[in-house]
Amino acid sequence: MNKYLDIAPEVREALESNRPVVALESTIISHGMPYPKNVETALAVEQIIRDNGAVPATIAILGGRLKCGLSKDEIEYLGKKGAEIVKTSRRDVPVVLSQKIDGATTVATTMMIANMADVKIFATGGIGGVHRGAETTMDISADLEELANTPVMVVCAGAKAILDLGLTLEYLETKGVPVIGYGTEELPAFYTRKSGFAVDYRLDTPLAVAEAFDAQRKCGLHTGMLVANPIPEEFSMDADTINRAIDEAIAEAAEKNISGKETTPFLLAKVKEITDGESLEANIQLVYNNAKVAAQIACALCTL
Ligand code: PSU
Ligand code: MN
Repeated sequence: MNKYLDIAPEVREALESNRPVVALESTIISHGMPYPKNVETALAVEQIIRDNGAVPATIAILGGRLKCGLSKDEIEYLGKKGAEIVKTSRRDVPVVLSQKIDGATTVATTMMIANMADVKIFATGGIGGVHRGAETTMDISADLEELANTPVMVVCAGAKAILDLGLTLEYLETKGVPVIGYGTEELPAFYTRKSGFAVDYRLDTPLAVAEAFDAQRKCGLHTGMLVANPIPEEFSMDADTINRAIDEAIAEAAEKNISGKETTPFLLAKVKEITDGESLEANIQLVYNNAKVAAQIACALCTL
């Protein structure tokens, strides 16, 4: 057992009795949405996971402890502090621990901590990936390396077009990470159901996805798996509107010389601002949908 890791009692009991658990990240709370919507959403997501038969485990670093499973008060605390909390990807972990401070975990760090606790399924909104222009900036999210190396399933709504989706898929292919379309042949682009890029495989039921993941683990492959679940039709956005907002946000980031870990939060906030809150509502709804599907997959996995 990792000496820095605290597993919440409810999560530990579920794991010990082979009951389904779904991990959730905290950067989406601190950096992805404004207060108090972020807290309301995080709590509603936990409830959706419970309603679908699994136990939620929101993951963060608090006072230098790796936390797998947060209380309502801890979620409220993270949401209120917002972007004051250190956005913690894998490379940030050592100093956040040694300084005994708080860290909001990205997809990469959430996968890492979930794996330490033996939580196998993780639901979020969108993953980081290869940024547009990465051929000169080399800006490639650590989320992709984590998917390459950590055997956790990430259920997301694809990736935002702030990234180069084609290069992101190429990277995942090189690293041996299966990209599964849940009920779709096309990679969803977060706010929209379509991107123009094909996923590797389409699977249509929670059991089929759980079986693929089970096969991956039992044959000793140590890679993660990406499950791309399209935003429900009724909440999806107009492609032209969102793509225009993304192009504008990327141009402004370049003008302001935004780089490194600031890039993704800057682009997300800009897109939100340009679309005047419409993107926030879509974002919330797709996370709810991913939480539901992840809980169903986690339940199916426990039967195998
Ligand atoms: N993409 C989104 N919403 C998010 C993020 C990405 O659509 O909230 C967050 C996630 O926590 C993800 C992180 O792991 O940004 C990636 O940041 P970076 O590109 O700096 O690795
Ligand atoms: Mn980056």
